[in-house]
Amino acid sequence: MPHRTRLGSAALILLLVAGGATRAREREPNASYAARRAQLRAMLDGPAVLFGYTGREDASPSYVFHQEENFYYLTGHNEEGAAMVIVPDVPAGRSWNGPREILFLPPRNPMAERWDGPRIAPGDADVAARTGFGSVRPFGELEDDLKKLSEVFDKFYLLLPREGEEGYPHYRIWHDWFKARLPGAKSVDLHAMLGAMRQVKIASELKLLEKAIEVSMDAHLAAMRMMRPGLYEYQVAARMEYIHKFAGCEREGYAPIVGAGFNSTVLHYNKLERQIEDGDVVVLDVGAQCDGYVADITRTLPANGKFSPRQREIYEIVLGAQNAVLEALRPGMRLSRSGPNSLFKIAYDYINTHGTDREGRSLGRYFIHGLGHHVGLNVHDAGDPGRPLEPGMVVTIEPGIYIPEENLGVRIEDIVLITEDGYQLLTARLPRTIEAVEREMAREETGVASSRAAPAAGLHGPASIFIMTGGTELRALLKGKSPPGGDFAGRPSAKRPDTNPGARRNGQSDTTASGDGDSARR
Ligand SMILES: [Mn+2]
Repeated sequence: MPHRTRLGSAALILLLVAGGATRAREREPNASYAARRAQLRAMLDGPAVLFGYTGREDASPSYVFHQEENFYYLTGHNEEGAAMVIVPDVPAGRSWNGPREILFLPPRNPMAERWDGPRIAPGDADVAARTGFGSVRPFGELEDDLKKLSEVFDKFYLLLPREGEEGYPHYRIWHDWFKARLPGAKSVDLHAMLGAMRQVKIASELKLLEKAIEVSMDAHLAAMRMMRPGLYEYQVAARMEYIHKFAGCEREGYAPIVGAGFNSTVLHYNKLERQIEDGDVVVLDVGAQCDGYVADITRTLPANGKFSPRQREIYEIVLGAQNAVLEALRPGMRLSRSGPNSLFKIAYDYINTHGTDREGRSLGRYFIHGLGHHVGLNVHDAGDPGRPLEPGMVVTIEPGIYIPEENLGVRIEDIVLITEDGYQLLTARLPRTIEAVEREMAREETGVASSRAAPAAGLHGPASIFIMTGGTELRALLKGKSPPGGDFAGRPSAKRPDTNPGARRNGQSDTTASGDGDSARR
């Protein structure tokens, strides 16, 4: 194919990809947040008072403001220094003529905005349309309103500090603030109520959660294609984080875990300093936070593209445990370790009755964590983890076996949406079986796999940046624009045969995008 045509199609793809990008930091429609406030209000017999973060919770220069989750869940408001009051029905014989919900925001501060950019402020002409609150007042008026409310109501609902509150003591600070102003008022904890609400997702937040899941799966697919001995753990993580960021996701859902060899057995390994060796398994537990919502996905890969017999054996047991859980997964089942309808027990029993360690002991002892957890605005989302599953809940199913003395850890973590009669596997397009994982790993990496790889001739500059996204959307576009039998750069798309797995990809990576089948991922 002539050189000129090649450049032409590359330019076309650039335009298409740029046009297909979604806005960063989307939020649900105001109606979704308003419906949640109404749902909460119906459960209250006293005003709810919630405080957003101030932006001073973290002194690090790299800190980017991220709203307190419960406040965000009820408002979608992602700016500093806000508070909110929700006023329930008034007890008989008393009256409240004020608004039923009030958002309190810092007054406009032009000097601060020169540094930090415009903020939504009380008095803005469009403040109701932007926030969804009919009443938006300066934060300074909160104290007076609370005092008036205390003449009508006997108790207030706040997010109270919990024993052992970790990190910045937001709840304690604001509870102290409240007590100092209303020393006689009784305060009741909102955590359980809000946690229960947050466990059941509505369609508009599922859409955001699914974006986080889709982007995270793209990152895992790219990791599968780039994986090879010689890379450092941090390089694999960097590639995945790049894909998250390029898709408009604001940050990692949690510190990425890329653990090779012995590190595969360390549950929350996040140092990422080891060089990946031939014969290692690599646990990748990496997920993006997009629009506030977090994906949590784990795959375990053989560094060289082929599981060893022992790695296969352990992998198949973990997969078998996961499949046994999925078989039983439906409303009413529970993630709990014990008690009726325990999904954990299904996984544990499967693991404990298949395979042995070197001493011939059963493997249950190596499944040392819980089976799964809710995901949402937090990777370990709020609410009672033992509550029977209901339609609309989104949870991870993540059995694992970790045998330190064999440098062998395997975890497979998928995300499911509980439905009326079962579940939907939201991570279905990410290879899970040994065959599918090895097949995906045999694909060409479409990006600049490592800093040590020489870029392929004829594709430099912005084009290679776009190719690095490695996203499904891009791959689909590439597929659509490919000449028959070749990728967009006009090269034949035949797979490079994987004749020497141990030595694979030690040479240069290929920056072309293979346009061949997506069947393994759909
Ligand atoms: Mn998890």
